[in-house]
Amino acid sequence: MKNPKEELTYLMIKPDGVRKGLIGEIIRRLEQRDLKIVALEMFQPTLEQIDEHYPKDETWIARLGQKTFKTCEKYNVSPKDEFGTDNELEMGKLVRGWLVNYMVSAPLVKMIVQGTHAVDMVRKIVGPTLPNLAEMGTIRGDFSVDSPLIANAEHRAVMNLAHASETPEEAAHEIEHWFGKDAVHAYKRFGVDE
Ligand code: IDP
Ligand code: MG
Repeated sequence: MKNPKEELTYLMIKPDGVRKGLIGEIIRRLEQRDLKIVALEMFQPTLEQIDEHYPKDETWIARLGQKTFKTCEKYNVSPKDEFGTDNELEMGKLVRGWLVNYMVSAPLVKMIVQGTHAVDMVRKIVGPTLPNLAEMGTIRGDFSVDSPLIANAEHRAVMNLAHASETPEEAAHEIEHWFGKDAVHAYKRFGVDE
């Protein structure tokens, strides 16, 4: 087994993160926590690349629909009236479509991040999905006020600045998808690795 201090994760600065000028701030927050950037690039993704990035299995898509229904319930919105469906999978497909369109709306910055518990650490630094609920001190909590109520009403994805892998398995898939094999640049950080 690899040393747990060398765990890898994948982070991508989304269109709103790039357009708000937060590339430097996001990287700074990662480096500040002793995480290492070991691959980095700005690029314009294609629809196909983004479509492959987000899971296509029905469980993941239905979960996305389920979360949208929870928001509808909380704010007394009828999904049938607003979106024409009360089926979780159908709703999930709709949100996934919004998400793909949003992700190709500007260049993105992709990176591989390495360090102790990198997957959990990066998720913690980025914060939970919904900026209106994300704590201050997280990237999503500090720099976005978007909410699913507004996003759903405007039939678009929640804009939350950055994507970060949720599990080591997701990280492995995303690193392979966006960088292929052998993209990691090995180096020792002063004060961290030696
Ligand atoms: P994550 O980005 O925190 O991992 P996921 O549940 O994997 O969140 O959802 C993927 C993306 O889908 C979110 O980052 C957000 O942009 C978008 N999204 C999630 N829930 C909703 C919703 O209820 N309405 C619109 N967009 C959503
Ligand atoms: Mg996710």
